[in-house]
Amino acid sequence: MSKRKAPQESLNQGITDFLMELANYERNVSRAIHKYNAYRKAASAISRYPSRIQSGAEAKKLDGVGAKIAEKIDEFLSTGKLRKLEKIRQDDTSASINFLTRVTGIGKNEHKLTHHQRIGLKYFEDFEKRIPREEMLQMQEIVLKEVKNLDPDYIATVCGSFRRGAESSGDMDVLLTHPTFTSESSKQSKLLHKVVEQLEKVHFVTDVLSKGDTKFMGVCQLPNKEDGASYPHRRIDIRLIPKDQYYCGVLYFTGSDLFNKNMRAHALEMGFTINEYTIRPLGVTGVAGEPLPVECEEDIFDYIQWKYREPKDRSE
Ligand code: DCT
Ligand code: MG
Repeated sequence: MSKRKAPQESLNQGITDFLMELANYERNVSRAIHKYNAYRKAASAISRYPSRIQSGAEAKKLDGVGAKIAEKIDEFLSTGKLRKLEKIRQDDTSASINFLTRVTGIGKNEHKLTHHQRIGLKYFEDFEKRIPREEMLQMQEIVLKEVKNLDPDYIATVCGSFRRGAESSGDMDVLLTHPTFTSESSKQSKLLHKVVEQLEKVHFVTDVLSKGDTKFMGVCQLPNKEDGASYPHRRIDIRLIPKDQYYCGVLYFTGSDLFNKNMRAHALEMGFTINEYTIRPLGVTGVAGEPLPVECEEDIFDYIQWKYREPKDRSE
């Protein structure tokens, strides 16, 4: 019987432990399954080795231990730790994923997180924080400046709670249009991509959650403060809207959601239907007609005979 003795098993425990930690990092965080297997194989060979390993060169004779792992063993034997691991342990993403792996049910599938979920994890704490208006103003300045530099004909509006004058916002909602892009014209996919590329180029946009021809969802960050401290990462959405639908979009994305509900209810009473794209008259049978022309937000209020309300007065 090959009964293994307990003391022998822990002879090289320090080495096998750090190899397994590296293995799990490669699987869970980098999703590099080959590296994961390589570290595991080395750890397994070393755990079966019957004496205390004195050097990387000694370990390298074992099947599955290559030059790079031998180097790490040397570093570990001489310093008692591994710089690569120290760094990994400090990294927010791996810390969050390691935390989640401790939660039953998530752990087994953590490597199956979508890209969107991984970014959500990476910036979990930042995204919980609200954005002070002062920072929203700086963010707005960057976005509008870069957009206008690309092409002065662009029109961009920061909507959401910021436009309503809120002292803090949960995210940044940007609407974008261009006179050459209407619901009649052919698709102008480049218009949004050009803006996103520029914002990435100046390092304002730091991550992409999803990027379509008309809707970008991502992450942005203000440049560091003068004392070198960094700002939190923030959620930013940018939507490209045909010019003829722009002001219905601005109205909708300015909100609040409660105000939108009330305005739509009033519109229905007056025989109109409003959504984020258009305002249309309702026929006697209740069927919506063709979209009405809209050149500004006031036009929409006029159609339904509602007194215009400034964004700051649209909380409900
Ligand atoms: N909206 C809506 N109905 C919803 C959700 C959103 O009409 N169910 C509109 C109104 C607000 C706008 O979209 C942007 O949405 P949020 O960013 O969620 O709201 P906000 O008012 O900007 O609040 P926050 O400061 O939390 O971002
Ligand atoms: Mg918002």
